[in-house]
Amino acid sequence: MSLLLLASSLIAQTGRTGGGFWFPEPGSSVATEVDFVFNVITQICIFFFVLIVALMVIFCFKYRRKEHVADTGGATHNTILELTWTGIPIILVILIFFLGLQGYVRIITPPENSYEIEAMARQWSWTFTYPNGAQDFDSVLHVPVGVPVKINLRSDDVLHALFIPAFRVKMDAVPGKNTFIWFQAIQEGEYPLYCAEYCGTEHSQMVGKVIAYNAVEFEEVIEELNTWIDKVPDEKLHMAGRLLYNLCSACHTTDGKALIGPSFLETHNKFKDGGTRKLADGSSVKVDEQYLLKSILSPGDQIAASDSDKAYPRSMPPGLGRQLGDRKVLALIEFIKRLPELKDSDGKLISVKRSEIVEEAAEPQ
Ligand code: HEC
Ligand SMILES: [Cu+2]
Repeated sequence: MSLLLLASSLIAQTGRTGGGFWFPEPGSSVATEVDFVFNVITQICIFFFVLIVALMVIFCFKYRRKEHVADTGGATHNTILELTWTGIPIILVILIFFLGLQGYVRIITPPENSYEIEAMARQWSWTFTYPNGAQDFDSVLHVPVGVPVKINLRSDDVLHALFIPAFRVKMDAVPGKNTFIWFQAIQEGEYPLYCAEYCGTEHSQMVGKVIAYNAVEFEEVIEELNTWIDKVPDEKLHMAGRLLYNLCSACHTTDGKALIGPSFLETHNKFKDGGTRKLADGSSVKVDEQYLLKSILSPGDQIAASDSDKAYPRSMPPGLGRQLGDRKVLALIEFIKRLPELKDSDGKLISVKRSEIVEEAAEPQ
C-alpha cells in the first residue's frame, strides 16, 4: 500500500499542466491536480480501448471459421494470462484511487488561515457577503489572488450548487445545511460562475462571475462595495434601486406583465393612485410605503393576490430584505415609487452605473 501511495504522489508531482482540450485554463491551485487525475484516467482508458478493440479485430480475422480446420474444443484456462489481466487492472484502479484521494482530501480541507466569504443562493442569484459586511448581490464573487478563500454556502430556498469551472470546484447549497468550497486563485482575471443544480425556471440565467484581484485592489473593491450605498444622495436613491432591481427582475417585471410575482408597474400604479392590493387570505391592504416595506422585509406575512383573486406563490425569498439592509430596501421602494422616471421614451428601463450616482466626499489635497 505505501508503495502505491508513493507511486501515486510521484506521478502527481510530475508533468502538471492542466487546461487544454477538456478544460478551461486552470485558475486555482487545485485545478492542475484535478486535470492531472482526469488526464491519467483518460489516457489509461484510451490505451485499453485501443488495445482491446485492436486485439478483437485481429482475432476476428485470425481465428475466423475456416475450412479443413479441426475443432480443438477451445482453450480452458491459462493461469499466467488470468493473473496478468486481473493484477494489472487492480494495481491501476488502486493507483487511481490514491491519486483521487489525495486531491479530494486537499479539496475538502481548507487551510486554517482561509479568507471566509458567505454565499447565499436564492432563485436566481448569488449573494456574497465579505467579512467587513460588504455584499455583492449580482452573483459576482470578488477574490484575492494567492490567498486561500473559503466560501460558506447556504440556500434561502431550494437546492443550488456553486460551480466555478476554471477553479475545478463545485458544491451543493442545501437549505438548512452548511456546505463550503475553498480554493486559491493563481491568476488575476475573470472567470465564469454557474449554478449547477436545476433550481427552477430561470436556472439557466443563474450565471455570474468570479473576479480575482491582487491584494491591494481587492481591499479597495471590498471597501467600495461596503460603502457605495451610503454615498448615494437621497435624491438619487431611486437610481440605486435601479441597480438593485437586478435582484428582483427574475420575478418582477416593470412592464405590467406578471411573472412569479406581480409586476412592479402594477405595484407602482396602485401606490400612485392610493389603490389596494388583494391578499391571498381574502382581505385587502392599501399599497403605501408601509405595505411595500413589509412586503420586502417579511414577504411571508402578506401574500399578494392578483386582482382576479389568484394568489401569488409564497416564493419571494424571506431573507432578502433583511440581508439588503435599510438603505438598500429604501432604494428599492424609491425605485417602485418613481418607476416612470427610470424609463426611457420606449418604456425600457434606463441603465445606471454605480459610478454615476455615488458622490465622493471631496478629498483633501
Ligand atoms: C423568486 C421570486 C421573487 C424575487 C427574486 C423577488 N420577489 Fe418580490 N414577490 C414575489 C412573489 C411571488 C410575490 C407575491 C407574493 C407575496 O406577496 O409574497 C412578491 C411580492 C412582492 C411585493 C408586493 C407587490 C405588490 O404589488 O403587492 C413587493 C413590493 C416585492 N415583492 C418586492 C421585491 C423586491 C424589491 C425584490 C428584489 C429585491 C423582490 N421582490 C424579489 C417573488 C419574488
Ligand atoms: Cu440555482
